[in-house]
Amino acid sequence: MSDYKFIPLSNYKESSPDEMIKRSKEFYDLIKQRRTVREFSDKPVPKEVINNCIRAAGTAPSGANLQPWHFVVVSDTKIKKQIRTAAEEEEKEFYTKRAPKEWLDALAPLGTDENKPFLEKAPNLIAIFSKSYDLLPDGRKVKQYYSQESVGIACGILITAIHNAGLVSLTHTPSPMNFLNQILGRPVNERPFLLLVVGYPAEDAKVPDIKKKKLKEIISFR
Ligand code: IYR
Repeated sequence: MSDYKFIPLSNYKESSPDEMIKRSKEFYDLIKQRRTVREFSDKPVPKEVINNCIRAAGTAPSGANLQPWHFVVVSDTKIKKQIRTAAEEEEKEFYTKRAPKEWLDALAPLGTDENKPFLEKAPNLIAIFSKSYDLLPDGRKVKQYYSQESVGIACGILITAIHNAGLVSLTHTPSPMNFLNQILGRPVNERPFLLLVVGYPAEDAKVPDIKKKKLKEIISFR
């Protein structure tokens, strides 16, 4: 017998196959509209929407339920500018020196380059940090399990929640992005995982004409 408390799974209600087919199709119809956007409006987003989306992300499963994540919501103009400057510096290195031709060729359809005006224009940046270990108030280290997987799942839920709320996002991963620890004052046990740009699209926003793979290309049955 476990010494730990278990409670009934009280809010589960089984749905009929027809109802599940309908709901899974409705969800697919919603999520297939999501596009990564690089042209943002500066219109502010209600804080409660961001809070709710991060609440949703915080429900993600995680290794031993240790929840090895931290979310920093940036809306301060000066901090956004600092992040843009630091990210563009790294990106310039990437596009002009570090990236092999094969990588640049793969990126060509997206039309990206080292200029990241959206980091200042968009109302919110959410910097997601992954804890490689946790720190107790007395300074002891607590090992985390499957941090990368856990934080990846939380980010997937966050991106989905943002889309569901009616906003757009951009998954931005300047590499390396250690500058985020310094600018945002995060401790050494946290590694920047993703910088998510969040807001409304610019009125004339365009997205690349790219497609997702068909079901038969990504599925198999045994
Ligand atoms: N971090 C760079 C390059 C980049 C890399 C990948 I993989 C992308 O899917 C998109 C961009 C940038 O943000 O421009």
